[in-house]
Amino acid sequence: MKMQMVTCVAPVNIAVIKYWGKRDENLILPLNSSISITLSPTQLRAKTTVALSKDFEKTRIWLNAVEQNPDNPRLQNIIRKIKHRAFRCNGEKNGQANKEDMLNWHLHICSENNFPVSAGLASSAAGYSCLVAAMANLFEVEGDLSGIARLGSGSACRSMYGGFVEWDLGHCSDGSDSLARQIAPCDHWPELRALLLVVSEQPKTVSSTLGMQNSVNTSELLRSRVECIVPRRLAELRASIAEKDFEKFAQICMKESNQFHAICLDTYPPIGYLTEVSDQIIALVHRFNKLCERLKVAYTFDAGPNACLFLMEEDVPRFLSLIRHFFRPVNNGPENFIHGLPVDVP
Ligand code: 2P0
Repeated sequence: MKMQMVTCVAPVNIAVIKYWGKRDENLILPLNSSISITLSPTQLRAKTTVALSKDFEKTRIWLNAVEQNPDNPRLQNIIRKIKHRAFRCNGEKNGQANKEDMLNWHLHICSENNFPVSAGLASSAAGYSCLVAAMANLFEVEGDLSGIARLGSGSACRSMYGGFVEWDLGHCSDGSDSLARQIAPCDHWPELRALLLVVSEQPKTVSSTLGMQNSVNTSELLRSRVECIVPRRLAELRASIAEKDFEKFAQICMKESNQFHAICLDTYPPIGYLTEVSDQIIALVHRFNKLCERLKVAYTFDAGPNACLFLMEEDVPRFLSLIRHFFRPVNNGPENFIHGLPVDVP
């Protein structure tokens, strides 16, 4: 069987200014812009292989070895968009098959994560960005791909770039300007470290997609956040990154996380993503910062109980020893935390 095949790896990204709420569910257009940090793909990553053959009878997809329904509209949107872009730059491929023929062939997609899915660790961001990168490679599509990754999962558009990334909400109704861009490369702030504390590997009880729909429909706090708070915080966070001002960065980061979870509680019925252990981590960070008489560590929590801590490299050993003291790994298993250096996507 003749087959074209591409494998790609993509990293997760951790939002500092959170995306929570859409103005368009189909095009996945957010209510506010967001800023994230892309982590190293050597640690948490999705790996996707896409194969194309005229002998495949239908399109099939496997996620962590379990076959999924290929009729998922988000997946179909991505396939359609990539093929559309490929068609626009139509040409000969490998001197054999015409690209136009290839566009009618079926795909086999195989994706795996090396970390728990649906546990608030940005698995869909890594998964969809990886799929888009692999498909673009296969069909020789070039240029910005964040708008296509966004159609898989909003946060996926930010994983298309390394370092510090902003997803602009955009203003066009067709979503053409709702794209991600790098605002600083990872080597801009090489001392910055991310420490992930895995509190639970259980899938979340309320998906992000459903949770944010409910927040948009019921939370009054969300409206004032989007209109009054996020624009100011975006500007402040950009400045803190440009100046490498960790204390400023840390304060915005923690306040953002707290406000996001306040909105989840303001949603009706309320959504509680944090657990007692999450609260203990928050308390420990504040006590450590108070002891140091300055902000040395910042936490942020996404749609799950797992913590992402940001700190300077020089403070990692001291803070890790505190974590090891207060939070013992379950069942004497491997330590449930990983520290990573944000690096560029290769
Ligand atoms: C973020 N989260 O900015 C925020 C913070 C979770 C909390 O983006 O519906 O999986 O697929 O666009 O991208 C999670 O939302 O949701 C998310 P969809 P997505 O990272």
